Amino acid sequence: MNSQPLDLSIIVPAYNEENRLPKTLDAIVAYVRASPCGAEIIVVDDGSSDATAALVRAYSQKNPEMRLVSNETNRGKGFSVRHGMLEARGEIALFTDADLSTPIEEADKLLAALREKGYDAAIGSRAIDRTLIKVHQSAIREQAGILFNRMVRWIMGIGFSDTQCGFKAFRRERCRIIFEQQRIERFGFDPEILFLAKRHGLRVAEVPVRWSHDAGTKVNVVADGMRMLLELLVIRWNAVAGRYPRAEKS
Ligand SMILES: Nc1nc2c(ncn2[C@@H]2O[C@H](COP(=O)(O)OP(=O)(O)O)[C@@H](O)[C@H]2O)c(=O)[nH]1
Ligand SMILES: [Mg+2]
Repeated sequence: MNSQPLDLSIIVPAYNEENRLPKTLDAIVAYVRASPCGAEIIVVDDGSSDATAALVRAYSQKNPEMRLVSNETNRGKGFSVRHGMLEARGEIALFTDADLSTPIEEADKLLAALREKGYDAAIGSRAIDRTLIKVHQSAIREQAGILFNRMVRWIMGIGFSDTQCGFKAFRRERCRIIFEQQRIERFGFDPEILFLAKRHGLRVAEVPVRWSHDAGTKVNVVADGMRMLLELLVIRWNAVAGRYPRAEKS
């Protein structure tokens, strides 16, 4: 069947996204069709209780480059991204939030960092050039984000200006070990995958991207924020406990 090599996989984690997905999927399909490279679109339904799965099924019938991957139950964004990454066939795999807060055209910038500059991963950043933010989050959410970034630097020892932007691309084969070892299933997975990238000696570019806050956010600043802080400690503990073994050099 579909066994020819693919240049790009675009992964969209989706939890109860029936309202935000149609516009997003239209934009991604248009981007893929306009691009010279061969691409697939993987939507990961994270145990949604709304019509997300039916919607994606209907889209994939009309658009052969799209497919639906389903988690049995709600597992979290981290689990969903991991699931999509391990299903992907593209040479490069990029994940994006279902609201396309970063327009899909910005993928070109991440792809250039991977293809032209030789990076293994390229992550969107809202903090390098803040003039690219069209619609800001609430002041409290922005402050929480700044505080979280400090904690990531301090606890994880990784120096990115923004680990949480939902727009990241990877050279799939080189980065496979990251997703195989990833254990955090909810929103704290971004620091974990970046920690693992460093641990395995992979080169990560931080790329300024355009971004607009979407009022339909499903992140709760207090509950999710507390959990994410705890997850930083879990990652540290996992490292101490030997759960992220370095690949043997062949
Ligand atoms: N809240 C939430 N989002 C999930 C979950 N699983 C996958 N996602 C997806 O993760 C992304 C989170 O984006 P969003 O809610 O806009 O977060 P924000 O932009 O950081 O405020 C969306 O694509 C969601 O559909 C989950 O269990 N909970
Ligand atoms: Mg959002």
